[in-house]
Amino acid sequence: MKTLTSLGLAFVFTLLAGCGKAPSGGDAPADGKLTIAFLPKSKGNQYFVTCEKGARAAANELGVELLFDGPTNTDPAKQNEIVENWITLGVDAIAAACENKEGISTALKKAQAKGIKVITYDSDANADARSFFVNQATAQGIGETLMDTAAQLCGDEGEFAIITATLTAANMGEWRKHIEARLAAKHPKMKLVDTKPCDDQKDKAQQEATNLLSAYPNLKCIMAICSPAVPGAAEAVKQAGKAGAVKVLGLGLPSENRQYVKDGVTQAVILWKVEDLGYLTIQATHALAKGTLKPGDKSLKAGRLGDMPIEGDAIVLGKPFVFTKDNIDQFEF
Ligand code: RAM
Repeated sequence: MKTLTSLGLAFVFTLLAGCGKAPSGGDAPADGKLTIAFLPKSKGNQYFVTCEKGARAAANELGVELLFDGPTNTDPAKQNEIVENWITLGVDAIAAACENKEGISTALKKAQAKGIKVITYDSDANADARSFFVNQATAQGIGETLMDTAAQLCGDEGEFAIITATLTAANMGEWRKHIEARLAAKHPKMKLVDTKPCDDQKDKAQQEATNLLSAYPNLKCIMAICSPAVPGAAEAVKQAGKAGAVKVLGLGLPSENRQYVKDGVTQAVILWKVEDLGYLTIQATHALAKGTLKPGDKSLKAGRLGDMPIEGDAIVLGKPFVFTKDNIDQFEF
């Protein structure tokens, strides 16, 4: 069994022996158990804690050893360092949510060159740095749902601003592209006045939202497209005494937004089943490492999720879901 402890010991032994040769990725462990390393954008983000829960469930079902590590807060350099450590350790496969698309691709390609299977989830790397991308929903679906919901909340006219995570994350960039395309095509009387990054941190999002409220007195809506930013923006609107007057919507966890939704500060929270994203990612990574998932495949048997369709090199979880006052109590995560 290639447990974390035995992997660690093997690594220490290798160093002590001074031979400097790391175990190569893809080597069959003694008992055939695969080790999959699961990288979040940041460990301090409840979104990725929820992903991990689903990942663990899949790992337990499949008898896989799961390593979970990541930066405490968003930190692309730290993500690279962790991937390098996993390469040295000789894990069988890596599943990564990428903070900096370009930055991490070199490290992931190095992993691939060592025989380690690589999948991305949530936020993609360059296509040649991974075999598949497990996508929560299509970027178009997410972008259009956000834009249409914002327009609906604003009576289809007026100023709005976006708070995003970072400017380097591929998922945020793709979503913004589709938000802006939908704005131009369907909502000509809505005006995007500003876009601010918050590094996936609630406090920073709150500060940015406070700044936006004073810079744009006619602001009708704040669209927060990373999960910590939704409660951050809501808190700013609440403290400014503008609840209801400035609408808040975004991609957030029901658990982090329930009270704001009930109090009428936040009007719409959009998301997918985050636990299922982690679950699907490990199912896919396991299948890739075992050779049962190959480029060109059209579907994947994903345990309790059943057969999941594959579009090109993307395995898509489903459609985004809108939580409102009326249904938010049905969701725990
Ligand atoms: C944050 C992260 C993640 C994104 C969600 C909606 O937690 O930036 O990548 O998918 O928000």
